[in-house]
Amino acid sequence: MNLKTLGWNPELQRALAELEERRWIPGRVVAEHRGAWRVHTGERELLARATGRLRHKSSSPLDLPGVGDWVALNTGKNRRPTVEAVLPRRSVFVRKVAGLHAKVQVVAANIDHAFLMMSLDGDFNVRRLERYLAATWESGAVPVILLNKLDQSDSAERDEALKLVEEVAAGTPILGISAKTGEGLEGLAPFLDAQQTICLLGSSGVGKSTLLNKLKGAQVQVTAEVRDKDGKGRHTTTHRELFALEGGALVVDTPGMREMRLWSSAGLADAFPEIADLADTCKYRDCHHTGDEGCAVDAAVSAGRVEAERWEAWLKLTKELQEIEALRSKYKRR
Ligand SMILES: Nc1nc2c(ncn2[C@@H]2O[C@H](COP(=O)(O)OP(=O)(O)O)[C@@H](O)[C@H]2O)c(=O)[nH]1
Ligand SMILES: [Mg+2]
Ligand SMILES: [Zn+2]
Repeated sequence: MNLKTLGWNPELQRALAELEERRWIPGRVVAEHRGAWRVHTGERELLARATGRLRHKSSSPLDLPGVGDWVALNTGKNRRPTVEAVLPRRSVFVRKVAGLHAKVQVVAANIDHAFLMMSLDGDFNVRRLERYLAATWESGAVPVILLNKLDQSDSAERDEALKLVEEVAAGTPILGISAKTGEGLEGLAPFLDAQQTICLLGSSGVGKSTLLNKLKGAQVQVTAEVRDKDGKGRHTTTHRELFALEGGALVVDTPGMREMRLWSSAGLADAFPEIADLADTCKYRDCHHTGDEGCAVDAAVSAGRVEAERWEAWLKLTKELQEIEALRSKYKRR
């Protein structure tokens, strides 16, 4: 392992050089622990805390390192290593933390592709997929959809699933795979070039850790049986972690998310292009498209030119985001 194999590049080098302190060295965050980060410097892994200054300067969790981030470290003699700064990100996948508070969480930073995984069993849900797609477009990474557990489904089930996914994800690569048997994994090769970072996302039990182990060719992550009763996965993976594959790609495994809530509306238009296009033609500025006369979206929905389920999903997400916005401004005022 060296800095380059971790994804270090001239742009990051320039960003590091601009920092005031020349003795700081770069490292990539491979895991997050309570109050500290496990960082790989290319030569070794070390545990670093954030300096008081970095904590003080940060007004949101977005300002602190997440897995995949490049940081500047102070590893001076006779002191515990510290994270002094987070270098500029080329992408960051975030979500709203589950629960009533308006808090954001960095899931992974500097990722090229988000592998959005669903399994062809109880987990399959295109409405959830829309949320992951919107969050991915917002992140700056490119989504790839993986339909896992091919070995457990028949061809009719696959075709049906593929049709449903294509309806909500036109233009996004959709691959059927079996993380267990290895079927279809050759289709992942274009996304696993050296220095490429990917993030595995999806509910518990869809097979993220199984896929990582298969790609790694070793049992690096614990996996667990899906509960028979409800087909739900157990939360076996407890924290996010970055792994390096033999071929040079870097993979972030994540715990399943019980709830995928968006943090901002930035990816909505990309996830719902047909609705975003219509919204642009609406003659009312700031229209919420909720049934006002003359609203272009409302007319298209009534005429059946837009699928009702897509429209409802879009409205639901918009409403959630408005609620988060309200919570945020309440919080700010305090
Ligand atoms: N039949 C089958 N089972 C799989 C496949 N991928 C994962 N599993 C099983 O699904 C369960 C959950 O997998 P795991 O990797 O822990 O899911 P994670 O929560 O997404 O990390 C385990 O029992 C795996 O063996 C697959 O492609 N086919
Ligand atoms: Mg797992
Ligand atoms: Zn409108």
